[in-house]
Amino acid sequence: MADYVARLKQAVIDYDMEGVEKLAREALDQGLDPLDGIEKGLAAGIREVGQRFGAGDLFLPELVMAAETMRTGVAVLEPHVKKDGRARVVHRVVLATVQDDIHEIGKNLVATMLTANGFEVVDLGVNQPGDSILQKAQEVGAELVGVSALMTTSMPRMKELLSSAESKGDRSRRKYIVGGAPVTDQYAKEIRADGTAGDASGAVVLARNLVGERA
Ligand code: B1M
Repeated sequence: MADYVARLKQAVIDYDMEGVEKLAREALDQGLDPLDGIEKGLAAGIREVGQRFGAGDLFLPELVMAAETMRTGVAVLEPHVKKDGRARVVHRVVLATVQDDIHEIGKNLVATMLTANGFEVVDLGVNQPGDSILQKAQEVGAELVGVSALMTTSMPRMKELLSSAESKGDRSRRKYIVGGAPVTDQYAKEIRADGTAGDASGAVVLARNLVGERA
């Protein structure tokens, strides 16, 4: 199975948009855990591409192609992520990527994992103004609001969202969690979020703890 994980990672690094679909299907047929394929394979690949982009070794079109390869692979593997069959009260979560930020792959993984674990996710998508997020959370009676930011330049939107929630008296009504590659525990504490997690599985544990369910 390690071989398939490594090959999925490599497919993203090689922007193998055509090959990745077949490879992901083959990996599933051979019994690969789809979550391993996504987290340890495809996501590891996109992070490596991101490092090379950050270092100036790759350019935007290559980043776009790698992201597209990742999305194609996720689309095959994601429907096979095991659902948690335990019956429980439905907890509603509003998820979004903050304004000025169009990165969605990580947020989508968090949405998938929360859904797979019994949460009802209202995914607002990317580039979402704080007011729209707050309004939707109120409208659907969300217990949790989760926001993702992938850039140091968009992270301050999280702080704005939390301040706005505070001034509207919304902090006592629901919990707020934040995440994304640049978000640290320290930053989450600084902006007075209720927590952060480094990956999608961690987000589920955090969400369960916050709504009072055993992880
Ligand atoms: Co962009 N990008 N990008 N990009 N991109 C980064 C973020 C960057 C770090 C790359 C780099 O320079 N090394 C850099 C930001 C630098 C900074 O911080 N200032 C960057 C840049 C600069 C840009 C553009 C500005 C480039 C340009 O146009 N010149 C532009 C941004 C435009 C905008 O947003 N306004 C841009 C565009 C893009 C693409 C469109 C090409 C593509 C996104 C495609 C898409 O999402 N549909 C893209 C990609 C793919 C990346 C990198 C390579 C990978 C991001 C990713 O998908 N990771 C990224 C480099 C990096 O992150 N190392 C980079 C995989 C994903 C599974 O991980 O998102 O971290 P992640 O999510 C994880 C955890 O963080 C956590 O769980 C997830 C699953 O494990 N998590 C949460 C995430 N959200 C959570 C929420 C939670 C809890 C946990 O609770 C609510």
